[in-house]
Amino acid sequence: MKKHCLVWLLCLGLSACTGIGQQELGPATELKRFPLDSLDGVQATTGVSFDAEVSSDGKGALRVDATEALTVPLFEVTDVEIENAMLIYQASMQSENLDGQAYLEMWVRLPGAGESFSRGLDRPLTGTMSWIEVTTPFLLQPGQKPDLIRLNLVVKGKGRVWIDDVRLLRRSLPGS
Ligand SMILES: [Ca+2]
Repeated sequence: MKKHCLVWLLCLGLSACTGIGQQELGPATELKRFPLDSLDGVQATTGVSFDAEVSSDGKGALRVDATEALTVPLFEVTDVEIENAMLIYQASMQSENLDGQAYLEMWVRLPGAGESFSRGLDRPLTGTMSWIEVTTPFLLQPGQKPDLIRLNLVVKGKGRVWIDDVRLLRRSLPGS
């Protein structure tokens, strides 16, 4: 757990340490899109439902009714080619009477180096919030080629959360 915290702090400090601002990154390229117009491909088997009435794209969204803190595994990606770039997990989220916080969590597995995570704790949802776009980034150095990317939704508390229009994006680094 200690190691994971350290990795997380490193991720949080990334922009400051590398001097990379969002504006210096190249345009976003879409690697994967999960529109959540059904529960197709969703890893979670409990605690989630498909809400056809409430969504950001008008075609339904995934809803979590949390009675306790939980991590919802959404998608696993193994077939993207990426290195030396910023990997970005993006989604639309909404909350209702959420007593706690909800945010994105991305686990990135690098061959020989194990898994590290990035969490969208800078802008979590809480209480009742209408649809906002949230992201969490992960910096991949040259030669760091993930073979597994896991996209989760973390709900720390009780309440209702919706997530829709999940995307995995690539943004090039300055000078690459
Ligand atoms: Ca949808």
